[in-house]
Amino acid sequence: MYSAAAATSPPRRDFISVTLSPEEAAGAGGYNNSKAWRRRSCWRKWKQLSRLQRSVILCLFAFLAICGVLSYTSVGEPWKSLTNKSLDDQRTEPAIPGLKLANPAVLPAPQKADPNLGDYPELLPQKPPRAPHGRRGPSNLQIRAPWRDGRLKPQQDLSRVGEEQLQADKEERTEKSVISWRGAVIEPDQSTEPPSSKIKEPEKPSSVEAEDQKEPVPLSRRQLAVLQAFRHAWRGYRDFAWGHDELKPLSKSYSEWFGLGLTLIDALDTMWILGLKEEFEEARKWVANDLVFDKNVDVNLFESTIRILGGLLSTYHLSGDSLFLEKAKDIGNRLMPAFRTPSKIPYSDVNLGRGTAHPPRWTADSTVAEVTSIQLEFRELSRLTGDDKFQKAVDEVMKHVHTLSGKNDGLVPMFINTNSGQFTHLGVYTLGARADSYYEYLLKQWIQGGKKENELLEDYMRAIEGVKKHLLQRSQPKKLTFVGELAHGHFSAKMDHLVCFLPGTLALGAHNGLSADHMKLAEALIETCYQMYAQVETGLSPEIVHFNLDAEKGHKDVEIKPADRHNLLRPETVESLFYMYRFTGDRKYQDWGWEIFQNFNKYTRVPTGGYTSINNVQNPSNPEPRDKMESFFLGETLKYMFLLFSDDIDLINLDQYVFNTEAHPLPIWGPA
Ligand code: DMJ
Repeated sequence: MYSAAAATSPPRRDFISVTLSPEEAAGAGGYNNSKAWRRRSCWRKWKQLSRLQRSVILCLFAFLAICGVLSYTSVGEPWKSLTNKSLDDQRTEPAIPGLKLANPAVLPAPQKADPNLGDYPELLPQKPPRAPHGRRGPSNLQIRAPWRDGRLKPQQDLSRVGEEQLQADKEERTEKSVISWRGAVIEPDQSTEPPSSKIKEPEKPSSVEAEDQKEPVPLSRRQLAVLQAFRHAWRGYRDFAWGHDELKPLSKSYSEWFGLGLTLIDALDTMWILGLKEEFEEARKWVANDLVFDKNVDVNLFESTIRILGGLLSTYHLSGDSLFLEKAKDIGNRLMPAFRTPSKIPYSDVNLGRGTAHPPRWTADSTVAEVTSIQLEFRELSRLTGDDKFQKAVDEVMKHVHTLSGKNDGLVPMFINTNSGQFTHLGVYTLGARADSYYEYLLKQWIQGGKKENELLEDYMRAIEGVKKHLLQRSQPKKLTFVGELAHGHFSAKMDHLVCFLPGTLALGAHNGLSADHMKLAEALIETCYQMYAQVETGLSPEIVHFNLDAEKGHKDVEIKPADRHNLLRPETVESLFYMYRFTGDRKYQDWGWEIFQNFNKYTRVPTGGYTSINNVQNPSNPEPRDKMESFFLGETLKYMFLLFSDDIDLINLDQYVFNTEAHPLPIWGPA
């Protein structure tokens, strides 16, 4: 208690008497701050204290020291995370000055590539934002990637929580009906309504809903080599073909197809994924200032949809930059006249500026693959804009094709008439050119829409059975399983390189709960696709091979006709290798991809910049460069290479994104 007496009496003080030596007395008059003097004077003062005083001071120091240790341990952690957070904040600065990222807190800007790639600096790839719908994966997986401990990342521990939730969801759903299709048991969604009817509000890009962002995973040496290849290809395009459709790397010029900067647009999301910030920024400026669709130019509906519309949509999702959505809307609207046909099966060509559409000059037919492989993009455009006209147009095509006669156990002919809406040139079945991506988009639309559209799944499952029944054979001597063609009942052992999309698609289906047989078939087919490279002199596949069916006839399974021995830098085999590695974790797929990559570097790299298609994969001393770099080399081939060499399943997570047929990732839709 504070008493009045205490308040008035002077405070008690301890006095220390100090006797100064003559030198010290002298020093007191002037300023002596030498270390020796200070040390001596402190020690003397300490000695002059009473034992009690010294004990009190020592206790005080001991107490302060203990407090210090305790407070460090409790304050240290938050401090550490605070420090990390500020580093993260720096990393999430918008890639483009003035560009507003939808969610800068979770969306890292592209990494700046080190100009000195020969040193293999530690670069970090771009991570796309988290699941657009907040899920980590589908609930009905039968085949999961057997990731080893070392490959699991800390964040994946959280998936246990998710697994429990998924298990609970699964149990709840077993009450509901189950679709079974010849051995495949697929859990349908609660709703059988097609997603089109749910379009009301425009959707935000997936990045807007992104939440947590994992620590970036350092690039592997192989990824760095791909990065270097991309930059080399880009340098050629930038120097000699900037803003044009395709680079002609030998003549250091360009070719024009649509006059819309095809390579630049096709490569945008690859640059984002590879973390090439400067290149991305420069390309973005071109899109902002120079990309104009209001032009009197005829474009192919399919090609411009998968490359331009698909490229713009995926770049919008990855970057969150609304510029890309605006451009996507513009071209989407300009492509719509293609659907004004008597049958609603779209024409092959559209004039973007005039708003007119027409079939090729020589026929009223469209290609089946073309009219059935624009759906992922148009459906996504509807979801993003809230305008269902895009989705309605393409859904109508799928519904119509679903009902058509002329199929052979789910296999479709290659042409469809835009007047009658009927298949034409009946009796010829292939999984190569003109039909290939029909099969791919059946599965991928089903996945995109949340696995609710049963007709798509039925058509896909039936078609794969058709492939097994009519098109599968084994070659000699290696007994490679391949997909041939059927023409009016005659089997041909011909297989396009394009067919090599199939192992990847089959694996994707198996990953999404379809029959485990599909995975077996995928494994057999990817081996064949690899052999289409390995058995050739340059280690690069030709455009088309014929398989040897005769045990007596030679030692090679793969035969190549003179007209088919070109290589256009196509992606299908590396695309499938990527899926196979993602879903199995078997490193042989990476090794095969690495061999192929090295052969591209050996035979198609043009020293002054860019890569070129070649005419002769059988002549290593002169592969006959064609002087053309296709846009899909940057849009697809190098992107899939980069992803194949990554151990990070969240670098375009396949439970969150579905790739269009030009390798542009689009989000898998979540519940409405
Ligand atoms: C690309 O444009 C697409 O992958 C398409 O589906 C097939 N052709 C090329 C690549 O080979």
